[in-house]
Amino acid sequence: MHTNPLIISKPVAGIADLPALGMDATSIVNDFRRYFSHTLGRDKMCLAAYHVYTSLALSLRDRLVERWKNTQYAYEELNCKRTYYLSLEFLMGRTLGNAMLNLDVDTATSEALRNLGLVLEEIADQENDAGLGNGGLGRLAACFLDSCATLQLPVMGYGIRYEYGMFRQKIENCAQLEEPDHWLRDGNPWEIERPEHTLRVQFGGRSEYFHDGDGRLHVRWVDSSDVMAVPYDIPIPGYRNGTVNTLRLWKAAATDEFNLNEFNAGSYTEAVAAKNAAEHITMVLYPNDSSENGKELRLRQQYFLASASLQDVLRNWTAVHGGNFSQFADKNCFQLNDTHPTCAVPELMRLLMDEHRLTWDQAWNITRHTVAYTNHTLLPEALERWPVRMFGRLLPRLLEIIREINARFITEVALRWPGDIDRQRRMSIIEEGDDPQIRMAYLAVVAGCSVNGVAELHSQLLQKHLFHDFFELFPTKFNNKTNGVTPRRWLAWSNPRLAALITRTIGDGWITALDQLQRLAPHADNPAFRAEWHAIKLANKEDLAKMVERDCGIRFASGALFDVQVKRIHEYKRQLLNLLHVIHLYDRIKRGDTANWTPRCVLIGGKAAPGYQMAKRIIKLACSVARVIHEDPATDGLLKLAFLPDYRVSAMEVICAGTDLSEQISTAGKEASGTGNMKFMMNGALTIGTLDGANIEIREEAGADNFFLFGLTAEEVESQRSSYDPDAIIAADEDLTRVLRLISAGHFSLFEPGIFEPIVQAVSNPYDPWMTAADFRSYIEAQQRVAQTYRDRDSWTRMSILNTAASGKFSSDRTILDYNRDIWRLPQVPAWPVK
Ligand code: 26W
Repeated sequence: MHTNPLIISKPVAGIADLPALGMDATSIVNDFRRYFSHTLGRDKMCLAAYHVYTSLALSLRDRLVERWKNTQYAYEELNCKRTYYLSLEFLMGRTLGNAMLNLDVDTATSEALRNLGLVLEEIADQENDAGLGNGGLGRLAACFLDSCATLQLPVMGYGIRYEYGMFRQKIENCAQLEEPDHWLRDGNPWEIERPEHTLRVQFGGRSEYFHDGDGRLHVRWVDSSDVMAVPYDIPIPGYRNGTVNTLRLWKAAATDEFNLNEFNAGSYTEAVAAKNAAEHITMVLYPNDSSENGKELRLRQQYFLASASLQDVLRNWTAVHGGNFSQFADKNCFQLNDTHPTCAVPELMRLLMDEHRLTWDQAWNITRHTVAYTNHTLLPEALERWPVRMFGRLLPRLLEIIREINARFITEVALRWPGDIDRQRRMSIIEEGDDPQIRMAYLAVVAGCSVNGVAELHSQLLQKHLFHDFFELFPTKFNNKTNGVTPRRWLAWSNPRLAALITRTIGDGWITALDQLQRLAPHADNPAFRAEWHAIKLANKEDLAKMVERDCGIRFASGALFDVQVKRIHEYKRQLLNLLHVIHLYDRIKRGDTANWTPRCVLIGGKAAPGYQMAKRIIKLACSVARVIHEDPATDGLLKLAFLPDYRVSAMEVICAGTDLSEQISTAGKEASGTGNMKFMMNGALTIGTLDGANIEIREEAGADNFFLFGLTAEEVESQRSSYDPDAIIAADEDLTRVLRLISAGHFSLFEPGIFEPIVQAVSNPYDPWMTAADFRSYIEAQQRVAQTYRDRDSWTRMSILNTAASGKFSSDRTILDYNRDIWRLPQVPAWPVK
């Protein structure tokens, strides 16, 4: 056993014994002053807002740390099973408000600060979003951590501490510009670096086979170039329950070896450059939410996360159990957030066999009982494959293990379906061909004890199509876990006005038992309650309008219908269909067809992957249409469109509270679940949507009368594809013809003629995968029903209340309880009390 020079071997009595910190506003603000004045060394003349924020964050972090330790002591004492959520993305957003809310110090602290002449909202605005994710998958991981802590489950997140998160989006001349997001520049008060727990991760090199004293054959990985993994821990507080769980993020650092080797060989600069290459691994988040195939650095990131996290878990295991792994599978579960961390499968095998001397069968038994896989997409371009050659160069030992897993698996397939060579080829983890590829999803399905989709429809489609062969072989592995979002951030924190009304009406139990919102339903028929509900929505819309005016220079009138679509820009999500509707409304205004008009303000926001040309063109169209409408006085008081730059978690906190209509209009069968749809519903927005992803379950819960449905079903999409004739649809639809003609004629691109032609072509292409023209008429009609309903304030408000009341299912607490019941089986563990 090595001794770690960074760790003092004996406990030092009393070194960390301190009296409990006060949770009253005075104690917190006193600490805040000490951090500001002494730790950060500022004074009353030197009031950089960021230091004010940092001081408050550090004061709150102290309170979190007390509870953090007591949570970990409780877990250690019980020695219970734990789950590790492995994810390349954790889209945490801001932490300050969430910490105050969950510690129950928000109101008091806000007041005490005001007495100092400081405004909490302004301080909170200093915090950079932790944008360590692309979209739904990363934000889901963040909501799950909140729910696990709130439910007091021993779950830890493992991820990467990217130096640069999701790029910042600027709009210039109607086009997206990407700027680096150096979110750590001014420091991150929420993280604690733990260099004493640094681990080594190997790359390259080769396998060496040797026999031990007993004649047993073993493998070691030699001649590798290594990188150090340094952990940074972030506290994850539960809601007012004393529990604080951990998110551990790894940063890559160079080994010390370069000092000895290259430096002594005289190539000092090359040595320092090599140090740089090591640190590049965690430099930047890949900003692509669908395809990132073949990028070696991305594979390095994935293996780096998997290896560091598993070594960390195994180190803690052997510290308690030594080399005895008989209980390991009963005490540990690794949940893979999509295939991105699937290197964990062969890496766990390698560590158990090569480092801990287990046999293949012992290691395989542990692996297939501890790994579980969640799929988040059906889009073929998003399914990860790695070229065997690259994989073998970078991770030679892992490739050997994957080949062995595959050989044994194909034998199993052959036994089940004798002679069915085509099936063996179809199901092989390694896709043969000129350039053989590893199919990471198949590896995850073969090794995993559970495979789940993220909404009922999505899970069904996985069994029917993508994993059909595997479903026949392993029917019991497959299950559904419909997504959810945390009601702490997405209602209690982001919509304090509505939260207060709800609590006045039904008590505050809903915050941790969201089904209780159902008790609001009877109040939907109470005119006084409706009036309050409406007034709150109006105030939230004013807040949103302020943000839109600040960031887009466009004034939204709060009496209009606020119609919002915010999410990544992708063809399948059909922001284009939304724009076709907006242009249709504009066309009606220009024709004078404005009788019984419902004023409408449309907001679109989202980032396009930097290399996704069509998505960028859609942004350009959105901004161009917005400008034409803005500059045309004929639209005054009737129609506005704004494209909000840099859509991110903290923007959604304002947006979801102030939205009337939530656009969930993907081509049926393409959106795995959606989670923005749930945030909007909780905040009383009505949904216009297709029968896709979780929309189906949202409509089931809200009732068909309280949902604006349109479009083909997933089945219809597939059955109509072969005979799809968009030109015939366009010719038969005068409105659609006019809309496309306006675009083609250059009405929105006077100075860049022809730039939107590819968009028009895409709509009239018979192979358009998203079948936009097919759903146009049905969408326009649904929008007319929306407009008409909105004109009747009472019935709109009633539907709004009923939507919030029916949103209980979409709490991530429910989702996590489902994961725990069916997959993890963890006990609830109360934290030790802070004395
Ligand atoms: C290869 C890189 C990569 C990165 C991200 C491939 C695929 C992805 C995912 C498709 C990203 C994602 O965010 N998926 C979304 O996951 C959400 C949470 O389950 C769902 O609600 C969304 O429907 C799904 O698109």
